[in-house]
Amino acid sequence: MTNNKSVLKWLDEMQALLTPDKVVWIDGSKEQVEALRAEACETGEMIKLNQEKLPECYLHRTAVNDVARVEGRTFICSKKEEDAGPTNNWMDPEKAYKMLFDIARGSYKGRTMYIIPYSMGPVGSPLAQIGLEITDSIYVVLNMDIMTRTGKAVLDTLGDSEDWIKGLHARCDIDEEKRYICHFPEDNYIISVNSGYGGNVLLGKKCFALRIASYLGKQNEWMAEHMLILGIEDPSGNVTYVSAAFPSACGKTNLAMLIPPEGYTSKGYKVWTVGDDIAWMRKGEDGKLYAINPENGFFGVAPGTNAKSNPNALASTMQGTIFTNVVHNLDDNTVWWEGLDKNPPENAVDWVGEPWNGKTSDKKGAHPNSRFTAPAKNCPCISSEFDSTKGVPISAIIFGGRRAQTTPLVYQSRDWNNGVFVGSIMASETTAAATGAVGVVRRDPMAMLPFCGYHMGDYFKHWIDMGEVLGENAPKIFNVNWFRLDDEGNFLWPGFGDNFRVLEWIVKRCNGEADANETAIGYVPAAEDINLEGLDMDIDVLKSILEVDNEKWLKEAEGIEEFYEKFGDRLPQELRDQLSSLKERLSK
Ligand code: OXD
Ligand code: MN
Repeated sequence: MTNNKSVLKWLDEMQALLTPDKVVWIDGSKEQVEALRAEACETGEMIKLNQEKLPECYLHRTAVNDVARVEGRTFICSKKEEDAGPTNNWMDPEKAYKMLFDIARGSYKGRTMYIIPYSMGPVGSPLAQIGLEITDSIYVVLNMDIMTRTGKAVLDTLGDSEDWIKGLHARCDIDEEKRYICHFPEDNYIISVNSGYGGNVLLGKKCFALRIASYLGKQNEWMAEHMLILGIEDPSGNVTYVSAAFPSACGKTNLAMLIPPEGYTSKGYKVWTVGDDIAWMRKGEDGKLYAINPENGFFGVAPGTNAKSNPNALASTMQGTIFTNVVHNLDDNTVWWEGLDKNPPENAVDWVGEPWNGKTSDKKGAHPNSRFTAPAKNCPCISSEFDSTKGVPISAIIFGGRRAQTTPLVYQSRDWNNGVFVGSIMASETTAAATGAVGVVRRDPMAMLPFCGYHMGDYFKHWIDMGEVLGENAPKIFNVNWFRLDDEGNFLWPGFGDNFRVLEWIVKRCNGEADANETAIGYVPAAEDINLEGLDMDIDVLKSILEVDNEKWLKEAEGIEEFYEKFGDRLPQELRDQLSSLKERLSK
């Protein structure tokens, strides 16, 4: 498939280490995918679903001890411990290589070594990057085939270049005690052993596209971010692109595929999805910030996805999709999960593989982190720019979290550096505040806490530096909070499609078409500037969730100060200054 010396040398080493019975190159052809699906069904690794209702769809169950990303066993193996920073686990690279190679040695015996050449981003895009993953799992191959661009074309684009990322995945015995997800940013190397779960083993995603790529971006004036990308089309056909970062499970996929309220769609407003999880962004020739989605599919959380919460995501799963750890409905050989509809199957198998009756069982049928891996091209609102090698120009960056109180529905930062501050203090509450009590606040700067491949203080500095690089073309930065609660614990904002009303204000701010009130934390819309037409909402409620309570923010500032202490002298002075001027404004 290739004459690339650096590739062939590594593969020789890997073959000698892993001792597979067979070696198979993934060429990206439909025939090969078909053959692998058939093989996986024969061995029981996958189940072929009802091909009339769900063409080319399959079900897979992971081991019960292997159902989610394992942050505690995820390591950044930089030469110096301080370069991994206080928010990452660190291991000495020499020790890590030895330990991992010892674990993986001989583990492909009796198995096949699959070699997956893949591109993160449209093949040949100047913003794309190439990786090779080797794995002994057909499930991984078939997921990578959906989530990335794979095959021969990728190797042709790579040519003789040594600029690619090594990824070794070995299932071994799925032993939790020996499970490690290790990143060697200085060597462009990822090694994952003893897991078969998506986020740990689809090495193009969190491992490469965020942890390794964030490190690469830092060296080369670009950004790898945990962000969705969407386009907002107005009735005249103008499309404004925004990217948005929310912590896991705060609705990124829902926002990326949002359907605007009827009052907007009837006028011709539309939302187009470019990505739902990751954005790579670089300054373009015209000076603006351009973004691509490096992925080619959606690895979405199934529970809660339904015809109302996200019809576009649901539609995306109707063909060529792999479902993981959901309920298997035996009556019609389809799938089900909690929150899909109110009609759970009675004759079914749950995610652990046991008989399950949705009407009588008191256990959940699907794992809360059960997933669909769906091709992006299935999405009814996929952007026409999805495959663009140039990317889309970003006008606004939106941060957000799940906060019962304190943070208003939306505000705009005062400028770029203040926006970096806003991103750095992002937080979500960990406990559901059902009684109205405020939950425990977990800070998750830029939603990158588990995904930044180097010291987070340096990462903040990189954001500050990108402001310099972009100058007056830098996107405007906003923060949103869809999750304000009243004293009884009810949501005060309807969320979902109605979030478009907030996006409209954001776009207008970017175009200089909307006013705002200056507050201590930034610019907040007047209630009258958010369009409530067609929504049964009291304007006083809207006013209450737009309010900035300086007392509460002073308390918040204490929490930020404490959080910032972690970063020691690697916290950029610019952010320290931001915090002191915020405190000053709040006390005025
Ligand atoms: C994801 C995550 O899987 O952020 O996208 O956890
Ligand atoms: Mn994510």
